[in-house]
Amino acid sequence: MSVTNNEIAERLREIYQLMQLAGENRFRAIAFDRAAQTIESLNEDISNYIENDSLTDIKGIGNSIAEDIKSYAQTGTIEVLESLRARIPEGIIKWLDISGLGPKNIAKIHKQLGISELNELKEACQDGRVASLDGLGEKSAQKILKSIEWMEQFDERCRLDEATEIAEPMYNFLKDREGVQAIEIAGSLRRSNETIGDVDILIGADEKYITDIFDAFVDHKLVVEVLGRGETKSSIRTENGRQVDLRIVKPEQFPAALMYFTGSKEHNVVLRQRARERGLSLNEYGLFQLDDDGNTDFNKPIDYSSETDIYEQLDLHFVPPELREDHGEIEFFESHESMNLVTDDDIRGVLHAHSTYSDGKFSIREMAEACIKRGYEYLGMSDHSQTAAYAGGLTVDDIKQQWEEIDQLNKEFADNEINFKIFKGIESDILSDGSLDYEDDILDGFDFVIASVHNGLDMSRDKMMTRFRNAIKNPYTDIVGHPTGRLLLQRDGSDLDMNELIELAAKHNTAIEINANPRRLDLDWRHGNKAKEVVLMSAINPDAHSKKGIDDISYGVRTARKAKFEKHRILNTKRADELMEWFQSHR
Ligand code: DGT
Ligand code: CA
Ligand code: CA
Ligand code: ZN
Repeated sequence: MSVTNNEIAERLREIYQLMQLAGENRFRAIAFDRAAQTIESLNEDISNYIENDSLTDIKGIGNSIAEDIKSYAQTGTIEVLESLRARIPEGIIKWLDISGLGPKNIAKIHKQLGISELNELKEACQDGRVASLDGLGEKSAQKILKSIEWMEQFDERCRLDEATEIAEPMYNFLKDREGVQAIEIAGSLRRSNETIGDVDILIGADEKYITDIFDAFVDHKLVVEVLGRGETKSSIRTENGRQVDLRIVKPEQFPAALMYFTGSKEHNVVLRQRARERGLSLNEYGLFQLDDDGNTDFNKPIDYSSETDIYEQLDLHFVPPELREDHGEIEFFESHESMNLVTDDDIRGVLHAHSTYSDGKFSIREMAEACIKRGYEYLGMSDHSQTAAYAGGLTVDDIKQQWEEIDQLNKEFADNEINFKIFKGIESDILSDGSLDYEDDILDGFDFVIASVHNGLDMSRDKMMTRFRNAIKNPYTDIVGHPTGRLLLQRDGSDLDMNELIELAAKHNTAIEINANPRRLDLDWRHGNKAKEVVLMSAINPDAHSKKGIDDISYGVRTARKAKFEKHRILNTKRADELMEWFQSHR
């Protein structure tokens, strides 16, 4: 039986969760979570380790967990998992996702109230039963209730990375089916939205192939349920609960259908209106003349062979899918051929990365080598600062040691004629009054400073704005990190007037990052118009805590494009020497 890294990680994480709920030894439980994390960020296939019997070579995997993994690969089950599953009702695992509700209180509520479903918990919070329990109270009950409402609201969507991980294998599988002449991912995923409702795939194929393509689709190994099957559309649900819609149209309809199913609905509405104003009718089947009564004349199709052709008929240049939100793109592409949006190939280096000095998984050398392997020219290290003790923030002594290590590595690269540079940086906490986390003489020693808020995210808007204003004005701040602190589908960001902060940052020549971690994607693309207007600089930052984390840059590029960032407004498209100059220029 072949197993994937993610599959193993999921099982180990389930053991961790169930152990917490069973009140088992905390350290034993955490070992499973650590192992899960390690395996998720492993660069090699876990099955290689299983075959070579070398699982214990992986850091953090001892004999006992190695046995569990082997057992899973051989039998599809793990004994400790099965026994935990038998003891703990499945329903309360979901309760672990409720922020502010720990395993001890979950066990207490479950035992004393005899409930195990989410909706039962909700009721018990509303009718005072939770509040009456020892150590909980009305305030906790309200907090739990609010978190549940959040969870319910978000369950229907998933993150961009999660949708991509479903869509890509599906796409690759379908594109090789017989008769597939054209295929694209459409919908919000093609538009690179930060969260995705369902995945939409569109195929252009002759009618005689449709049955076979749909057969293959609903039989795909990711499919657990067929939600619907028709003449031109089938929908399925994948094992992780996501819906995928596949539509098949005639090859000549493909460009118009692609345009329609890419959306957004708002963008489509404007296009249809523009068509009418030109005596035309645009729909998912194509572009047609309007007859004298203003109805679509299906006997008079307008010729086109691409989306570009259709836009041209509407007196527009091609609009990149990311921008199709009716956020000013129509006006822009009436008169411009291109926005010169940043691309993956423009990115020359990596800013915002953590090492084992704070909460990263790899050494500075390992992170640097991972960057070199990916063709980047520099790495801006930015471990956490001293106040972030929970994340192993750096003391002044740590910093001096790190600087020495970076100097040595840079010398080594130079001596070996490797064109690579490590910048000395820090992700400094923005303290509650807006000051940075070290004295100026230390801040002065860094090549660059990222300033981020990590605590007190729910301060009042007024206080938070003062905090950010001070941080942005501080001459040592080069880049503001993940400005709102949101965690997509989990936690709302801080209450901020982003327009004001963007203006202020542009004025002080401080950049605001686009945090590329798909859980964040913060700065939000909706602030792109303001950022463009005031010529805000940004950096596409992976906030990498592991080598794999570096690859999140691609999600950041997609978000930056959606936020209308051109290459010249992205710091990490600069050469190392240009970037150093930029950092120095605005101190
Ligand atoms: P999602 O799935 O919620 O993340 O967002 P979308 O944009 O992928 O929405 P979805 O899957 O409902 O539909 C895909 C595209 O199909 C949508 O972006 C535009 C087009 N579309 C669907 N229904 C309508 C409609 O009623 N009117 C118009 N104009 N377009 C529609
Ligand atoms: Ca969709
Ligand atoms: Ca859909
Ligand atoms: Zn951070």
